Amino acid sequence: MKNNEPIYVTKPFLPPFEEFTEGLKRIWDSKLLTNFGPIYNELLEGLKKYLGVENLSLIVNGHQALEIAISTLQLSGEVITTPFTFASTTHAIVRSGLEPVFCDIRMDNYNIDETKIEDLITEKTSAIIPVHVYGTPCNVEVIDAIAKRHHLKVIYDAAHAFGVKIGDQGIGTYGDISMFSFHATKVYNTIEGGGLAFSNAELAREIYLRQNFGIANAEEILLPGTNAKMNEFQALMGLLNLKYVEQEINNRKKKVELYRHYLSKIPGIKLLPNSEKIKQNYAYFPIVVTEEYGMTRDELAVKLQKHNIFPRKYFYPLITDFTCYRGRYRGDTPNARYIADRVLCLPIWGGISENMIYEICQVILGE
Ligand code: T4K
Repeated sequence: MKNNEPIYVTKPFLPPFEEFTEGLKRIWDSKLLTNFGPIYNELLEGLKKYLGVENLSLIVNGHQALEIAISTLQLSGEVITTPFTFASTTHAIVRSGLEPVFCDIRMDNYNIDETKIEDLITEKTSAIIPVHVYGTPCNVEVIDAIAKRHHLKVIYDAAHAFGVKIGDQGIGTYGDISMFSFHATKVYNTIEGGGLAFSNAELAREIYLRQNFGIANAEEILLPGTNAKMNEFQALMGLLNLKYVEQEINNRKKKVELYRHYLSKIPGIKLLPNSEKIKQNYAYFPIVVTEEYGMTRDELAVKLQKHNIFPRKYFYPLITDFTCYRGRYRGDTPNARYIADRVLCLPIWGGISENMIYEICQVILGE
């Protein structure tokens, strides 16, 4: 059986077309297209509430947000991070003139292994940049305690973790700064976009300066900032999508439950564990294909492609195997290599049909 319509790893959520065109009238009327306009400010307040954070800045995309976070905290020397992530995390560190030091990951949730961080700290270490991979929270209590003990900063790459809560505490309240991505492929999007949530309210001005050329006022330029402002069109998309995000997450939850129903008992197909204490966002649906399955991850990916199904190997290749990074940085990460070689993210979005999930699982089940 082959689908007529290709099934990609995700589809962006879009609000009703008329709501967007109606919203555009606000921009035409105000003539404010960017530079912290009224829609930006409305979205900012809405997102603070939704994410359960006190301080938030909205940035043009998640990657720029990460670079701005690093610059704002004035990191130097070495930064301990994970190699099991999207290129952006390491690129932000390297592009800021810092040296990434790679810490291995946990085999149960693929996040940085907090028990291995302290061994990597040297006198040059200034920060830890963990990633809440696939939206699963890192062991934030332990990581924040390590940072405190060694006077290090913590920036969480929460690109995948929009709306995630531990108990009833927003994931963006941990560490010094958390970065959210609002890219089209995420649970919640502003087309492109990102956010920085932070604990110290005084950082708001520092972030603002860095995203707006360092301009304090018309006559005072304080630092060589970049241009990373979220514009009003992005903010409008964000404002409308915010109304639907809980619905999107609930729809994803149902689809993830269906995947689990079909796939939880297949030898050699490993799923992420569920946790009652976490409010999840169901951003990704990774499976890890081990030897017992009888086919490699790559063979399974090819088989799915033959059925017009296009899962993604997030995150392969491992960052330390990138052409630009191979052999350059410290860190022995066998667990990360094991998972990168075997992981496959299956298609997931709120509107994926139950039938599509059934077809995907049938291919995996070999039926
Ligand atoms: N840190 C982490 C841990 C991240 O994962 C990311 C981004 C960042 C930082 C940086 O945040 P941003 O600067 O991006 O805000 C995608 C996304 O572009 C990227 O945002 C994301 N992580 C990464 C994991 O995935 P690609 O190169 O895989 O995207 P692409 O274009 O192949 O899209 C995947 C599929 O989605 C397509 O096959 C079809 C569908 N799609 C995509 C787009 C863009 C659509 O249907 N419509 C669309 O508009 O990177």
